[in-house]
Amino acid sequence: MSPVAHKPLLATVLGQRQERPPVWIMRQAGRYLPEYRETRKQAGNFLDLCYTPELAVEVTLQPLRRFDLDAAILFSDILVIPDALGQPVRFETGEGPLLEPVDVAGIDRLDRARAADHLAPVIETVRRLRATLPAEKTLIGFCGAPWTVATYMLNGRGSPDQWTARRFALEHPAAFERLMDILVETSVNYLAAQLEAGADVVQIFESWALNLDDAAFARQVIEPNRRIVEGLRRIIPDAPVIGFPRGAAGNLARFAANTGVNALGIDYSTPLDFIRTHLPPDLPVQGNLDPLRLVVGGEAMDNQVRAILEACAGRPHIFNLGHGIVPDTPIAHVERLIALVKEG
Ligand code: 1CP
Repeated sequence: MSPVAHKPLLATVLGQRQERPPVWIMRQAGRYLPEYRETRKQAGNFLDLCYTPELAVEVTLQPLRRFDLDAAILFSDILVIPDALGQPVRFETGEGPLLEPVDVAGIDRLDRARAADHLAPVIETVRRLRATLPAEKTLIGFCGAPWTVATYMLNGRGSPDQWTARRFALEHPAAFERLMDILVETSVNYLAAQLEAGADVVQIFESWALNLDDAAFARQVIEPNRRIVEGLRRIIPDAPVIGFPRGAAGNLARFAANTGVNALGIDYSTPLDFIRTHLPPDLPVQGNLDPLRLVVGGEAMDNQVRAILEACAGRPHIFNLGHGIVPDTPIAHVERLIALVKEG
């Protein structure tokens, strides 16, 4: 058997439909697991957990010890990139990420030369994971897409409408393009290093692909994602990439057609019928259960899981949530979900 045949999830990203869809869970390591909360206490702050290979390997593997998942996803965060560029990121309990926002002058102070050294512990985590994981498990590396990362860099924290960054992109077009250039280049090098260290596939998280008009979507979402895929394939010609433009809605097909990603992550607000009618039948898709259905369980979950399986049955499909798992998810519901996907 070829190496691809050993890894159902990687094979699906590469376009080979499986009898039962492989499955992983977005943000599968994390606060809904008691063993994660335990390890997190040992680490001190959250980024120390990301930068300590021994602990990052441990939390990456925790969900695979409990559940029959087809992939491990590197434990890190999309905001290690600004941190690596010299814009320190901190996580206060219950607050999410906090950064000192960058302005035009701050963008010019970002230091791309220090990024690779700063991120070396994350690459070491990938190397150790590859050495530990069984051959049939796909190892997923990742980064945030430049626009999504920029929304945090420019606003200093998450925001429901990305107002600060959207306004900055319009008012300071040249500085905004410099920021995109820095993030594209740093992300290409970071993803290439992850693949070289043993990741099988990489996912680009574009969590804030919403609230953008036609021209802004082209400039802020499609173009930087396209440039990352292109840049990555200049280093690793067949690099397998999953794109995840959350909230892209009517722009989803355009994103798939113009960025060069192998597979498309679908958020839970995308109608199943849209997948059938608007996306090429051979395009691998990943998704798209509402994480809230996993919290509630029962029929609210089972019926929609079956509907998703049926809607995607004819194409390469990776089962996943349509956004990240939330902390109060019961573990028994995760077990049930995986049994349902694997056995019907
Ligand atoms: O308190 C804690 O323990 C920190 C919680 C936490 C965790 C477990 C954060 C803070 N990040 C992570 C890990 C993480 N983040 C992973 C690897 C874990 C896994 O999947 O198993 C991944 C892939 C991410 C990706 C990530 N971070 C995204 C993209 C996916 C998405 O949810 O849209 C985003 C937007 C972030 C930023 C971030 N980091 C952490 C939080 C709470 C947030 C979201 C902030 C916001 O809502 O704006």
